[in-house]
Amino acid sequence: MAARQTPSIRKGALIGCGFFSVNHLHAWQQLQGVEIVALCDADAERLAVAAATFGITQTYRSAQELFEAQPLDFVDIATTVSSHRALVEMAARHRVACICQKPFAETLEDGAAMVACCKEAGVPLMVHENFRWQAPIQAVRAALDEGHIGEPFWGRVSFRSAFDVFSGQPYLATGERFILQDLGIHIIDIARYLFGEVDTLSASTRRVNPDIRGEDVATLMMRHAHAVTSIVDCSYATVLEHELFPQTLVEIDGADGTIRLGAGYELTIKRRGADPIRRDCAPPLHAWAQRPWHNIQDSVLNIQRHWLQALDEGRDPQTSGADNLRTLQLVEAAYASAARGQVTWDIGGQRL
Ligand code: NAD
Ligand code: 89V
Repeated sequence: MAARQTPSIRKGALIGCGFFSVNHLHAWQQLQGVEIVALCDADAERLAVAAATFGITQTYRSAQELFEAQPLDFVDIATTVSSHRALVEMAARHRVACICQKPFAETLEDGAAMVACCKEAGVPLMVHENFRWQAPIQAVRAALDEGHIGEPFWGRVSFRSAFDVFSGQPYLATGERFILQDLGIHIIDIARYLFGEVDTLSASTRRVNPDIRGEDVATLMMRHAHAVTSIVDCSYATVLEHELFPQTLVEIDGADGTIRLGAGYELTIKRRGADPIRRDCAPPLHAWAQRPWHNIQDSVLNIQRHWLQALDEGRDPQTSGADNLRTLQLVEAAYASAARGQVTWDIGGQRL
């Protein structure tokens, strides 16, 4: 991608003024060199509340009208998944760079079409896959890169909670798919980020909560290209003495030692024969953030900063549409494996 001339202030619009969008809008306000100049939501009340809260005067009920009326450097799509393909394709037709919330697409076919149309239009496309941008996950990646534990051979990325996510996001209770598509997608992406691409996967799922439609527990075993075996486990049915939402815990075993990201954002690095190294990797609590969401909220700021840097440098963002298709493929393979009684799935697309 050729480096573009950097405008002094990048002008963006946000589509989808729902539950999560306030985090995007606060984070954009905190960042330098960017301004959200317009908002769009089909729901007039949500649009009006967001416009008043963030002092944004240009508002649209229709994305088509937004693109026709506003000269934009980028659009930030924070709607739920069923609208993503149409909105990304609309942005591409108007030659507007695009951020799209996760889950990127309802099907791999839709995702591939979205990547293809942005490529053809020559516009950057990033999936808002923010969990890898959480401060504690970045700290784990840094500990791996520092080489304390030698070659990793095993890992576990774990998210277990009984937090009520349904009150803020009621649609999560009604979909045929739940935890893998909504939360597992983040945890699988972290496993890719830490251990590399996946060759084979097997998964099991189940629903424990009788009041929701989809699965709320999922366990995956994956074999990564560099011979790391990983376990990804997710649950919204796990009642703990100390609720951990939204902490992801990580265990990594290497030839020379171990890395553990434990509860309370404490990182421990133990190298054979050496004293353990302990690091506090608690995320900052921004003025606009609230516990326990502050870890996720800080990661929104981090990924949006990364987007601006990628635009400035004319390079692909880490979680480009093309990159995120690989995470989406693992989610699809996990559903397929679980549906067939935990059969092992070759990520080339074949059942083994
Ligand atoms: P929401 O339902 O509360 O809000 C979505 C908004 O988009 C609604 O106000 C709706 O009216 C609007 N909308 C939908 N289609 C539209 C269209 N075509 N044109 C204009 N407006 C449209 O949803 P939410 O909970 O804010 O979630 C939005 C997305 O963010 C989801 O994909 C969800 O998975 C994701 N999410 C991500 C994180 C994260 O940490 N990355 C956290 C929570 C939610
Ligand atoms: O991050 C998300 O996508 C959210 C939650 C953390 C609740 O799963 O939906």
